[in-house]
Amino acid sequence: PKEIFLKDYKSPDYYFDTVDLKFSLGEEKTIVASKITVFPRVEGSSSPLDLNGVDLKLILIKVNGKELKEGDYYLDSRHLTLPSPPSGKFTLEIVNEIQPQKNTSLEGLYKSSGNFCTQCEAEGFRKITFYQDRPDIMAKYTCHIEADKSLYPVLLSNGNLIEQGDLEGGKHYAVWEDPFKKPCYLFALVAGQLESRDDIFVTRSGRQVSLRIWTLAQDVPKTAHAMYSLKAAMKWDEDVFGLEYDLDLFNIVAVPDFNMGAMENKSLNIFNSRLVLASPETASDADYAAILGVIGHEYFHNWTGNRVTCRDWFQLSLKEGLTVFRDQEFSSDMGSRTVKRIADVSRLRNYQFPQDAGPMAHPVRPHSYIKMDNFYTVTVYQKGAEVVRMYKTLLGTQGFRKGMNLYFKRHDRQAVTCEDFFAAMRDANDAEFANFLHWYSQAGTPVVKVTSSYNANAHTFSLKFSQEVPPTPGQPVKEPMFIPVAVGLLDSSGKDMHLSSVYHYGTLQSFVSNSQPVLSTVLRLTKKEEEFVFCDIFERPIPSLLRGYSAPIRLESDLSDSDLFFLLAHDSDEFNRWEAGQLLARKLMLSLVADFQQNKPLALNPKFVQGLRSILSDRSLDKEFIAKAITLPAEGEIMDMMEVADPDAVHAVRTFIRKELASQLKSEFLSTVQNNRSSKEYVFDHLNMARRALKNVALAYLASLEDPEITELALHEYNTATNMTDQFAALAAIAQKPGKTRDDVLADFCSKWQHDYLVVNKWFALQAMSDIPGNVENVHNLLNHPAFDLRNPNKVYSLIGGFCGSPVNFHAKDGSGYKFLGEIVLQLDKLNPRVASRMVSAFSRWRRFDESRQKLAKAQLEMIMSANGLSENVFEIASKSLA
Ligand code: DPP
Ligand code: ZN
Repeated sequence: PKEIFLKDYKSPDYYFDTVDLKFSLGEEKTIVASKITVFPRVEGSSSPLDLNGVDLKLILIKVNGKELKEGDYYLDSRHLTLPSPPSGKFTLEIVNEIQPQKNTSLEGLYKSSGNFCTQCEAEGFRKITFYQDRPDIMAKYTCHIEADKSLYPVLLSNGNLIEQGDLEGGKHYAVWEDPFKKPCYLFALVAGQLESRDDIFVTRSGRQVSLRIWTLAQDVPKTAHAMYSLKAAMKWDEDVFGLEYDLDLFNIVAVPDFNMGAMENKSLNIFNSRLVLASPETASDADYAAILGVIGHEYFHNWTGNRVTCRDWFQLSLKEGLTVFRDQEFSSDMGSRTVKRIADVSRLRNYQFPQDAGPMAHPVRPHSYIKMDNFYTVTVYQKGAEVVRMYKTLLGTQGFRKGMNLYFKRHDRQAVTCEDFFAAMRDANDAEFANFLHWYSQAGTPVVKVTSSYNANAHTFSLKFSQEVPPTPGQPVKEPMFIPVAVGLLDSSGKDMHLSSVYHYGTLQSFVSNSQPVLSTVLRLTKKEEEFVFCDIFERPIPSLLRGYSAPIRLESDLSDSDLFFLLAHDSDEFNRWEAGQLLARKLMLSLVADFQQNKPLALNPKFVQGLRSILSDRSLDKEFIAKAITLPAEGEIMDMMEVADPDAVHAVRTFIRKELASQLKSEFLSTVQNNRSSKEYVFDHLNMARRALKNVALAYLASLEDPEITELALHEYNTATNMTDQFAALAAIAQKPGKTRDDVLADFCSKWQHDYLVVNKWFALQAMSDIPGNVENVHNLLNHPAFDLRNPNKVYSLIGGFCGSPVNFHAKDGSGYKFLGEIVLQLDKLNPRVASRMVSAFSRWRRFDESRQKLAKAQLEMIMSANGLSENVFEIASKSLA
């Protein structure tokens, strides 16, 4: 396999102007004919034209209407090359054959539930026809589709429908034209038996846009929330960024078999049905929230991704980091900003931090890849979004908006780079961004240490920072980063002090403001070590650091436990109240882990219990915030902080604390459950979701107790639930403990929902993630369950992915979890390399564990590496993990 490097980027020698595609869809074979107008980048040049093509059968090739003979071109398993095309503009016509019905990779053109659909990002278009499959080739497309009318009554592609009609032999056709030029990764085609929910959105300039959400007929009733989400997203992008939709039609199609969450193809988004279909009975609050976020995400790509796209795949974060940031902001505005921030930061810590500290660590803009598919990562997406968020933190809402406006003004309809985005932000604001670009090129989570001191005579308060970016593969030494640290200072009553000025290396920054007092400021760290001194501070403050999590770093401060309890109780920055609780919980868990490893008895600090009790009973707090604040850091997060990760110890400690809290706060938890039961009618709004979230966290705590009364309660909740959120939470609570009740309720749930594959996936995931000892065998058996299918990514992510997320069973000491995954990866790789490589990633942090686990995991990786015909996808992850 060949590694591709950012530094080797070259502009293409040829551009494409127009692309006419014609598809004859069939059961045995599909014929694709393309007619492309080609022109050289440099007039008169005649370098070879190299087209990508994989799994294609070439039938015909013509240049300027003249058929080429063998010898006029070269063909291998990945390329079609014209060694000496005509100089100047010419037309290229190609006819090839494909077999979508056999395509299990779910890239290119394939079938899902009998319907045809496509997935081209990143490099799937080359499985449809021969093409320069790279995002800087932007062309105008028309797409002519022909198919059997009764089997495929609906024919869709990008843009506007300009013609349709019947043909002989029971066939029909449709012609679509997309007026916007686009890279081929945004091409889409759908053909099948689908029904739509239709609606209309009127843009702020008065344009009527038809909205259609397509699904299998029986699922149309479940698209109401998706439609609501789409309209909300369209309105939000107008209000917040002044961005309007640019065509008269917007289609979304839901398909059951899909590698990713969704895809932003121009005006024809294709979605994993998990992220479209919802009803109160079948989808949880988390599903509803995910649908809102992802419908928003894909819609927002219309500007950040489609109108302005990436020059090359190394720039992926240009569109993904920015669009994740936009969907995060959208969801914040539609719900609770603090709660959304907490969820996003938890995700970063639980998934991105481990990646950034492991063998697959890469910068937000990677320097190289073997298979681009492997770089659709939490680093590119979530850390990328944090990088965009930092611009906003530094520039303010208006400054950020100015930067966005300039970005579109300069780059509309272009394929650009991360530097272009940086330059737009900088130039629109005349900003000084120092070494900010390191965020794109240096991997690893920066560690920032801060110590504070108060000088009572001088009335100054000093914060001394030092920063270090850990070494990562290929990057042993790092430069200091530009880190915005938002800070406020609390007085002894817990109120924010008014900040007057801060000294930094001879510069005094004054906050004299004639309007509002300044209660928070953003310090700009740019050096390895530096000091900031606040003036006119008349008592020792408690600093609230990194407010709102203003940079994606690990912050180590000298705050004492009592400082943290104080912040937990008083900080005006709600995110930091939660953070203080988490810091206390992490410290507590790490110290108990040490006790556990030394066979000392475990005991819970009463102050911690008291802290949680007061949060739990604070009626001024948002209920979903309370739910988050009383949730302990995940096991992975604690393992990530240990020298040698010890899944058994971490699990034992977390279980101990949960149980101890449940027993000491039992009456509070019981009344929380009783007081927050759902109303009969399901309402998707923050208030109602918050009630359910809090009630279900309380129920989960209670269910950790061995207590028949609680089992009764959980059964009652299960039987009386009127929505999936409550029903599933009760099921999960009951499923914590092995035994007959668990078995009965799991069986009941399965028989109740066997007709609904999305609900059945939840049932798979719940069992897969279970910490019940020896669960690997159960998961093994579930592979043979009639509802399971290794070819469907959602099922794999639920069952196999769920299992790998269970620290105790995946990392079972006897290696049974590793062995299970090793076998599955090889089976999966034959069907769908992209899904297989996601699964094999679970091995990548094997060096974090003890020697015996290391040996067992390494053996599996070596076994995988020695397999014949391994895909590039799995090869890249497995070989980098072993390196
Ligand atoms: N469809 C994926 C996303 O939107 C890749 N573009 O993130
Ligand atoms: Zn995206």
